Amino acid sequence: MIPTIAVFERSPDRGRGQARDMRVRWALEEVGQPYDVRLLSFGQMKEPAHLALHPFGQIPTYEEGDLALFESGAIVLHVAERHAGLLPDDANARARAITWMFAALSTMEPPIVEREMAMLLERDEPWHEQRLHLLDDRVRVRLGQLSRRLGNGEWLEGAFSAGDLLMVTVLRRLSGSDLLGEHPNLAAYVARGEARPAFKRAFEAQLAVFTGHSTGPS
Ligand code: GTB
Repeated sequence: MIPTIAVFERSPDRGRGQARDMRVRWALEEVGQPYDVRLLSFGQMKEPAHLALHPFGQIPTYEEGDLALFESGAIVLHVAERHAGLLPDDANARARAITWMFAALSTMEPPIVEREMAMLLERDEPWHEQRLHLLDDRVRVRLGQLSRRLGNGEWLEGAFSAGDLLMVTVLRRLSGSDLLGEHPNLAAYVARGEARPAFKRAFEAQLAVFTGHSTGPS
């Protein structure tokens, strides 16, 4: 059965792959699962039909037969559990890869998103610069810790996993800042993720929604 994901009809990032459907598309591409896409306007996201799928009126959602999911992390985990390629077979290694999925979403992403929101919404406030320093430093703490753990490794736990997939999508949100560049191993880690053919296919597909150019079935 071909799943359907709901995505922005017109992403505010103009197709730079920052919206959270990117991680779901990338996971589906990694495991070779074709998918359909339903495009939603901001208005449609708040209508009852979509709220029945997503209580918070957001994207992405994932529908597959009787199953409807929301939360990008839960969707990526579902895809990774149903297909080979994104989680190791060994039970302990699998648990560690899932730990990195949570680390990406609940330890790394919150300070990065808080900084992003400050850049978007608080630029004109008289205290913006002062607060930005504070938010930068919070992000720096986490990047330093992650950088030390990654060291010279290619991926976080041996082979590429759903943990790396989510971590790379989270770190990419820093692309407009210099923070990632302070850790060449993390910048190289993100570049390795972006160089994966599945990432490129996912990126092109979400960009095509913005530019209006179809890239054909995924
Ligand atoms: N925890 C949820 C998940 O992981 O799925 C969060 C989902 C979420 O925040 N969805 C956003 C959304 O639907 C889109 S991705 N927002 C509309 C709303 O809440 O009304 C967040 C996002 C949006 C745009 C950019 N950008 O333009 O750079 C980046 C990230």
